[in-house]
Amino acid sequence: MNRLKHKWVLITGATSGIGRATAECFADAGANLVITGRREDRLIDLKDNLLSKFDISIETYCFDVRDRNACKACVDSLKNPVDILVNNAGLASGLDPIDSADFDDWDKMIDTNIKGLLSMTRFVSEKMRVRNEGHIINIGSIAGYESYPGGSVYCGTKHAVKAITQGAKMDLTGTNIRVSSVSPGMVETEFSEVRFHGDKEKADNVYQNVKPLTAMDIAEIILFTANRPSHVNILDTIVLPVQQSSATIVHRPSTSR
Ligand code: NDP
Ligand code: 8X3
Repeated sequence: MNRLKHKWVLITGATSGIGRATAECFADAGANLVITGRREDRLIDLKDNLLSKFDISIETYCFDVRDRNACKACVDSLKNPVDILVNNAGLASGLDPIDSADFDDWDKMIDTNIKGLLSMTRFVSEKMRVRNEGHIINIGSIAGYESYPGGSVYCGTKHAVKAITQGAKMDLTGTNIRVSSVSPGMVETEFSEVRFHGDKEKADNVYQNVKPLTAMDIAEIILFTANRPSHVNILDTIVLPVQQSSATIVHRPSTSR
């Protein structure tokens, strides 16, 4: 059963990877979209592409989730209430040890993955509470359950997403607002290229001899989470490629791809 037709879904970080695939999935289900990200050309391309295929409405907002005023301006200027907020925008920056990592990398991750997600949640949930309906879906990670060398701060931000999801669910007890997360393992997107500051070779190595998840694998689970009956709240779903068994255990036979 499709419960998403005509719903308004705001997706942060829709210019690439999981966010873009999520926009495609929800558009296919007949939902209207608010797609956001910092790369305006990609937002416009995605909007044009989806409007050529689906009879839906799409609004684009180009902003950085680290800019709290821009988050507020976006939410305040929406013409339609947000039924589903997908807090997807995020990144890993660097894979350096705690004693030599770059402070700018840390700030980027903390300000985007934690504070950006919080700003969007704060502004949207305030309006959801007035309407007594809505669904917030945060993109967590296996890194929210485990840490790994060089990942202390990225993993810290994803542990925070898990804590924020749990706490928000508690804060909204007694309302009809649902709070969920989806926590993937290895997904092949622009994630590793961003983590390694554009070093494509290092990024490609992450996916060597393994069949990672695709962005669409995760988008389908986000869609499933959103499409449950209104009394069903999935709190989190951890999703790994079959060859991955923890953040650090990945089986890589030489002929997998
Ligand atoms: P991509 O790099 O492909 O996409 C990241 C998206 O986030 C882009 O659309 C980017 O848009 C947006 N974004 C990043 N920083 C900002 C910012 N400051 N303001 C607004 N938008 C921003 O990576 P993924 O699709 O893989 O990542 C999506 C989410 O999934 C992230 O939260 C990531 O932590 C999480 N994740 C990824 C996994 C993986 O293995 N790929 C596994 C587990 C979780 P733009 O640059 O246009 O602003
Ligand atoms: C992204 C997955 O394992 O690189 O959240 O941290 S991992």
